[in-house]
Amino acid sequence: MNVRPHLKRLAAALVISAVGTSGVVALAQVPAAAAVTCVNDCINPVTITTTHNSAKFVFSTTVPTKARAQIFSGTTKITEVAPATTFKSSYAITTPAALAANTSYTWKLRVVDQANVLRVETGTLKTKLAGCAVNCLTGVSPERKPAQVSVRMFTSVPTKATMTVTQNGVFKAIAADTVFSTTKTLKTANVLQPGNTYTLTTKFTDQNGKVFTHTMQYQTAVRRVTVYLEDVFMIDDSDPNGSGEFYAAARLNGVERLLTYRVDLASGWTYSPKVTMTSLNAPETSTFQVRMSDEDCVGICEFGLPDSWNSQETDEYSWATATLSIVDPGNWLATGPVGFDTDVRADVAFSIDGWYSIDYV
Ligand SMILES: [Ca+2]
Ligand SMILES: [Ca+2]
Ligand SMILES: [Ca+2]
Repeated sequence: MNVRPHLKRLAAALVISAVGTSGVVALAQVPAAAAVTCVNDCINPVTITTTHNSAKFVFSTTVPTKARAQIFSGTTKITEVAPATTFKSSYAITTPAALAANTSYTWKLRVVDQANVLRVETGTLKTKLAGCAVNCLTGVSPERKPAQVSVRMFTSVPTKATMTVTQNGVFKAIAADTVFSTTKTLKTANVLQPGNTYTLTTKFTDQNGKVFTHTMQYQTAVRRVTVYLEDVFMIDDSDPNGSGEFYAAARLNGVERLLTYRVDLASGWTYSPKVTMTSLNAPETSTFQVRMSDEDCVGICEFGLPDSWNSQETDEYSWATATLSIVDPGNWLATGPVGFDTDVRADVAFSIDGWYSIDYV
């Protein structure tokens, strides 16, 4: 038989009363059984778990109650949940996804029992950082490089990251950061080609094992060669009597530029074009040329300018071409400016000087 302690005590009192006095049982002396209510501590310890935007309260009450959970930021109520329409004594209350990530709040639980006795409990909680299951990547800062991928990335929570580089679906390179951190610079080795477009697929893994995948396009930088032609020094103008009459042109990696249709130059004179030519997406070895053509036509002339980039004589022209090879040292770094002075010696003879540089843009 399940006899509650106070009933046992009552029974003992009745026995003592019956034996020790007149035998009349004085029922009026018997204390009434106290109703079990929320008057005393009613809410058993509360277990709170949070996500990045919600909180969950798990608790029980010593008697059946109705409960209400509230979340406050300062004095502002953010959200509120009142899950039970009937009295019960076990709760798992989850708030709406209304909270900010990584933020502290105060909470309040209010329970009321069937005798309308109210108990209140309060405390604080903090939401978690938003993990990689939600919004892991907060920033991308690519750096243009000629032969490698170099991208700085920022995440909302500490992550590890592995970046796979492909081109038209073909694997090209990989870069990894195996330390949990929110800032990472992912770089491949110098195994890519300048002026190409690649696809970067980066997998971030947070400390909870959640994975976030991000895909972007990346274009490698192109090689740029710049040549500055300061002047042309005429060594031999090819005309025995007086100065030569020169047509001057230059070309860089096949792209021609007219310098002048006519400049009179005698041996020992200088012509100063002071021009800059640029070649984008230049090959590893660039070719810069300057051609000086002296007109020697006498009598009936056809008047056609030479179109060969060599050194030659005809009835109407005598020309020479100075050639400069510009070789990228292959370290994928900017080079120069490097001065040059090169000459050509044919019927026409001259030297050119200036500088060149190589960089990547
Ligand atoms: Ca001549
Ligand atoms: Ca001469
Ligand atoms: Ca001439």
